[in-house]
Amino acid sequence: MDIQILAVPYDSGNHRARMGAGPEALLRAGLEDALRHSGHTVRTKIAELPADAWIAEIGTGFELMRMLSTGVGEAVQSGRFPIVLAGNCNTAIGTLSGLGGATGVAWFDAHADFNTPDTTASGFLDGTAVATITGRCWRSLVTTIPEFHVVPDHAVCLIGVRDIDPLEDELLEKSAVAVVRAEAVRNDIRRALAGIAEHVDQIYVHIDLDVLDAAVARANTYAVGGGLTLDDMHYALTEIAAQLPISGVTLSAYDPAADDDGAAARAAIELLSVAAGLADRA
Ligand SMILES: [Mn+2]
Repeated sequence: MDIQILAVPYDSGNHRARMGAGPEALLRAGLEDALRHSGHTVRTKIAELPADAWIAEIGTGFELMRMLSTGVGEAVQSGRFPIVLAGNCNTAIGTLSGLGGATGVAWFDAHADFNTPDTTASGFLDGTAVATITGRCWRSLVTTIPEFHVVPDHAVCLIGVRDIDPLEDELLEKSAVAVVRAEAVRNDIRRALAGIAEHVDQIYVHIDLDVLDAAVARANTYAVGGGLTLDDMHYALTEIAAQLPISGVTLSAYDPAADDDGAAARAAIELLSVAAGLADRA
């Protein structure tokens, strides 16, 4: 399979800071070679803002989404499978726009990313990603992203979620987004995906690396216990691919500074190799 890697080395608009250092750290750790070793061809593009760009968390975040929508769209047009390496999960808004079509979302994350500007306690734009995708916030800014369209709740599944803010939880409870709790992955994922498959014809796989249990790998400073093992991830990805073709994948929120023993980088490379292999078989 021809793979286009799109690296977005930013965290909250800050170049190579914190989780913004993750994309290039994964490239240095051998991601491209691992994919080539599995028989894929790989090209890599690194998103860069102009050196003198004014950084505003929200504005810069959306600028990166616009770039990604275009970059992912070009990859799809050229028949290449897009793999996005991102500092922040909100890049998914751009990636989904570029993928186009009736695309469902399998969102692996310890967090729900379902805050809106009115519910967030942290002010972290990243935590509004799924709320934005489903049309709950940033309704003017999303219109600046080429090909953006709202994804209906019933086409979205949160997997491995376990760290949810109180107001965010209220929103999620009222929504029709499917939630597969970390401890229930093997019981619940098939049914959740079957529900999504009724409405879409392909699926985007979003992996916030902190979906992994912190004891398995410490992906970032937000990592918490009670998460998925690598075996759980294999199981879940295989179940997803059995029901819908995977049209693109993101590995997000890897902070090399939190990854003392390199386990998170190894896990990220393994998961992307598995996802690419499953996408290739479709
Ligand atoms: Mn996230």
